[in-house]
Amino acid sequence: MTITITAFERSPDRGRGLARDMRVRWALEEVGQPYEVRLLSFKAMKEPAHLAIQPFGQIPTYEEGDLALFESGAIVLHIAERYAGLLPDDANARSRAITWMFAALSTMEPPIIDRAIALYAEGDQPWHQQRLSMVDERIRKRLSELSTRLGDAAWLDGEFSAGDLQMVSVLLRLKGSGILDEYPNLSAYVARGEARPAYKRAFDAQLAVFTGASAG
Ligand SMILES: N[C@@H](CCC(=O)N[C@@H](CS)C(=O)NCC(=O)O)C(=O)O
Repeated sequence: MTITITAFERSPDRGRGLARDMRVRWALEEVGQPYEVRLLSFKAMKEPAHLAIQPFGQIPTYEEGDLALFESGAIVLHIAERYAGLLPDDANARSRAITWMFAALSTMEPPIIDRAIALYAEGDQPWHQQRLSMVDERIRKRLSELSTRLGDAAWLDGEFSAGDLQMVSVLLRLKGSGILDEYPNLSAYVARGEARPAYKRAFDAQLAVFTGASAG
């Protein structure tokens, strides 16, 4: 059955792989499932046809036969449950891997997203620097805790899993901030994720959309 996902026609991150379709592409590459991409303009994302699938008018979405999903976390979990390669066979290990997916999205990501918002939407506010410092401290606290837990392990719980895919994706947003470099084991962890062939294929595919769009 054909899998179709949605992505930005022209990504605001200019192909840096930070838009959330990247997580879905990466998951599909890890499990070896081909997929098609429907590119959407910002206007099309807010129109009824897309809102019927994604009530918040965002990307990504996932369609497979009569199944239509939104929320990248739910999509990656669906892929991981349906196809082999992203979750361990052992039931307890599976649950722990899923726990790491949630930890990435609900414990690590919120302050990291706050930082992005502070930078692109609040730069002209008189309290901008103060807020940024506070957000950065909250991020450092979480990174420090995660760094302690990861230690010198390659991945968060045994083999690479969907939990690592989400965690690396979330941490990648800090690239270029300098903050991640304060935690060498986390920097190495992110680099291990980026070095995976499936990550590279996904990254190249989303970049091709941007460079293709730029050329046109
Ligand atoms: N929690 C959602 C967030 C989706 C999201 O924020 N998508 C962004 C791109 S990464 C988007 O579509 N932004 C455009 C907009 O909100 O208008 C998910 O994980 O799928």
